[in-house]
Amino acid sequence: MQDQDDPAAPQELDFAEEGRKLFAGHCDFIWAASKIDGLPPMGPPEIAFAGRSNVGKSSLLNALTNRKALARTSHTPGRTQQLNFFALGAEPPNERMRLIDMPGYGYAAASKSKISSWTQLMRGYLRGRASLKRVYVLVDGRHGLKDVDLEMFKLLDSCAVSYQVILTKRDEVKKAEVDDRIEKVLAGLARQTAAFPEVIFTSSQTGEGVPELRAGVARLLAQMGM
Ligand SMILES: Nc1nc2c(ncn2[C@@H]2O[C@H](COP(=O)(O)OP(=O)(O)O)[C@@H](O)[C@H]2O)c(=O)[nH]1
Ligand SMILES: [Mg+2]
Repeated sequence: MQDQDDPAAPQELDFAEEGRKLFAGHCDFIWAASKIDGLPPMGPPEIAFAGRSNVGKSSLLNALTNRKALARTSHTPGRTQQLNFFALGAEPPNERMRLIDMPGYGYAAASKSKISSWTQLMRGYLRGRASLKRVYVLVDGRHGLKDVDLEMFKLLDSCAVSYQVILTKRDEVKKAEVDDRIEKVLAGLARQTAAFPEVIFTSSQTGEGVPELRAGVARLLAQMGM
C-alpha cells in the first residue's frame, strides 16, 4: 500500500469501522438528472459510480449500502440514461455525502444520439462539479479493461476528476488470476494522470472487497476534513 511508510498517513485499517458506519446509515434516492440543467444544487461531497452496462454497478451499490434494491430505481426503463443521486448518512439537507449512479456505457446497440446525449450529460457533470470528489470506475473482473473503459479514463482525465478502478465479480475469477488481473489494470492506468493507483477487487455476491471500498470512501472524506 502506497502510504504505509509514512507514519503520518492515515492507514486504511483505521477507516474500516468508519466506512462500515458511514454505509450502515440512512441511504435514499433523492434526485435523477437526465439533462445537465437538471442537476441538484451542490451540497455535500459526491462520489460517483461508472462502468459498462452489466459490469455490476447496481449490485455493488446495493452491497455497499446493505440494501437489496436500492439501485433498482435506476433499473426502471427510461431511467438508465440518468444520473441518479442517493443521500447517504442522513436525510437531506443533513446527508454526509451523496452517491451517484451514472448511466452505463459501452452498450453495443446504443444509437448515435444516445451516445451523444450520454457524453453531453457526463461531460457536463464531470466538469465544474466542485463537490464531486471521486469517480469509481467499475471494470468487470472476468474481462479486464476494454477500449470503452480507456475512453472513460480519457474523459475523466480531461475533466481532471480523480478516479479509481474497482474490479467486480471476483467470485467468478480463479484465485490464481486475481493478482494478474489487478497488475494489468494498474499497468493500463500508468499513464492516466487523474487515476488513483490502487485497485480494489470486489464481489457483490460474496462481499469480498466491499469493506475495503467503504474504508476507502471514509478515508477520502477524512482527507477532506469532512
Ligand atoms: N457472479 C457475480 N455476478 C454479479 C456480481 N455483480 C453483479 N453480477 C451480475 O451481473 C449482472 C449485471 O449486474 P448489475 O448490477 O445489474 O449491473 P449494472 O448494469 O452495471 O448495474 C447481473 O446478472 C448480476 O447478477 C458479482 O459480484 N458476482
Ligand atoms: Mg444498473
